[in-house]
Amino acid sequence: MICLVLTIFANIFQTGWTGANERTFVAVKPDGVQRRLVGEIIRRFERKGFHLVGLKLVQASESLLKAHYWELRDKPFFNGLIRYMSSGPVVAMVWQGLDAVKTARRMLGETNPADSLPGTIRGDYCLEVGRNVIHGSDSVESAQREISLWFQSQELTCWEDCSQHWIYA
Ligand code: RTP
Ligand code: MG
Repeated sequence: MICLVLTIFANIFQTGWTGANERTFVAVKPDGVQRRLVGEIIRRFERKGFHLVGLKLVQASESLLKAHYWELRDKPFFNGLIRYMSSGPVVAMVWQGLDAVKTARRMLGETNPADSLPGTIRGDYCLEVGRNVIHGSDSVESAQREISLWFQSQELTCWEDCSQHWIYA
């Protein structure tokens, strides 16, 4: 276990996924797609200043979803969560930027929309924890694990972002 944690940390520094290069995995869940929230959610990340590295519409397999939510496997809501996440396509994204993981989680709001402040995505667009429209990685290590679960490395695009000089001093 300690070895795994050390390897993940080593990878994060080796790949340079720190500082302005920090990456997070964000997914619009099936309810968000059905409710036509994809454009609004992408708009918020773009306007914040984050850099889009990967984007695709996916009907996730049960095995992918079980691996994604592996830490929650003993929770009573686990099977319902897998059914919810399999109920339609999700929009999987990788966003990059300074403090991407922490800032994305703040933009999402709390797990339970009832506890989420207005102005956050969950605070503005949903009511129940079982239909909370969006996922965001909860740590840099989770982000790296989730990005490699959902994306092949060739699906992540490096491109020159001409707005960067206006976003970073
Ligand atoms: P996520 O992983 O989807 O971004 O959500 P999160 O970190 O805010 O919350 P987490 O504890 O990882 O839970 C994952 C998802 O499981 C569903 N959930 N249902 N019925 C319940 O009490 C319950 N608790 C969690 C939610 O869809 C939550 O986002
Ligand atoms: Mg989570």
